[in-house]
Amino acid sequence: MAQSNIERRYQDARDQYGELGVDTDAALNRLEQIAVSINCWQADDVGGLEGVGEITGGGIMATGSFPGKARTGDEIRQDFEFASRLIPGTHRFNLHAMYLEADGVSVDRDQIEVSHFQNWIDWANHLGVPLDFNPTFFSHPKADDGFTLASRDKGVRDFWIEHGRRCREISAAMGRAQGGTCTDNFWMPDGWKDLPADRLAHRELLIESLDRIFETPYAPEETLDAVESKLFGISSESYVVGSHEFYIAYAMSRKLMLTMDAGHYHPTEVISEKISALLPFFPKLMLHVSRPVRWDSDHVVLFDAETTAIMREIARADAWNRVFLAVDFFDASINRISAWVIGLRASLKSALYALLEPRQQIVDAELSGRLGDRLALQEEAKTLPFGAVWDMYCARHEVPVGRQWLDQVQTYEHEVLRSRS
Ligand code: RNT
Ligand code: ZN
Repeated sequence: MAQSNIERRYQDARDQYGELGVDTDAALNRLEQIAVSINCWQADDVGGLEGVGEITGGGIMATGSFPGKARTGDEIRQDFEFASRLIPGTHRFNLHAMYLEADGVSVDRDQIEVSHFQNWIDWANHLGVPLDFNPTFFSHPKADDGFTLASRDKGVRDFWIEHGRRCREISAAMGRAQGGTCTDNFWMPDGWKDLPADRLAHRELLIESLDRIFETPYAPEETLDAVESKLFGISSESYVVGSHEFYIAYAMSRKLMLTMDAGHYHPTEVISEKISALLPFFPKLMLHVSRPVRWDSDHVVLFDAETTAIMREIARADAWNRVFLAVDFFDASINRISAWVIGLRASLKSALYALLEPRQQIVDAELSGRLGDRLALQEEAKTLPFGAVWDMYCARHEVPVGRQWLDQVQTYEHEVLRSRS
């Protein structure tokens, strides 16, 4: 689309939004400051760089065999740099501990050190992209029976406690290196496929293990810890130790962040509704923006009802600085760069859409008891010329407008991805 066209459409949109009391320029400026943490694990189907190559255990699964998956740290970095040119704004990069680089030497999870992540730290620094971090409690022989920190085996627990402690140290080092906090998100798969005899025992073990991991204090400017709850996984259908209630209580009592993943609840339960329930109690929250299709399937995020509802709740509470946004999806059935670009553009579109809500008028209608007006305004807002504002955002960031980015991905697919065996 010609620049003049984009401008003209934007001016019209600005007027239309203006009639409903919405300042599109202010919304675009606000969007500038919203960073999403982009998951490294979409690049290689959660394979990691330890030589395992695919997820084992943990109850999560990447399906599909689209060619061209990244096989090395360099390939992940190359793919991310390319994808970044198609995503407006400056974002963050979310690394898992299994993406260590130890020069071909095998380093077990209880032995990892900052030096194994130096490539990532240097690269991120060079790009100006802050890192976030996650310990990896799956794809490991010591997680094969489905238990890690809540295992009845003390040796297994100790191993994973050491992993968790080291991850916090690494995360803090990343935070120092980038001059701003590196979040450290703890998710572990622990649970039973079938009916447990003792639900409480494992929960007590998990508390004990986590308390040991979190006993070392770190400055919040360096690292902030989060714990991620879950309802069920493959092989933990009947019971997950770290359920939502467990982690609300745990995170509250230990002053940690709570992570809510959009795919970790009952199918009709949504995290958008939970945000305002937790914000009064938690100074900071983390979200794993994902798209569950009938189960925790980790489909690529879309500009859909729930994603926009999540962003709307943050916008209404003006809590952008209190909610860390991370995406969590892994689809191996489509071009993985497309997955990133679709998911990130959709997340940002959803945020912009939320910022463009004619909030004041809707609130006024509610306060004056005109509930029909409240409903009507929410409906009218849906057909405002949102696309023109989004296109302007892309144009200002010099990333392709509309479907133009696809051509670039196709070229990259032919020139780079197809040559990877
Ligand atoms: C698993 C959790 C977790 C993982 C990543 C890879 O159900 O959602 O966040 O997806 O850590
Ligand atoms: Zn998640």
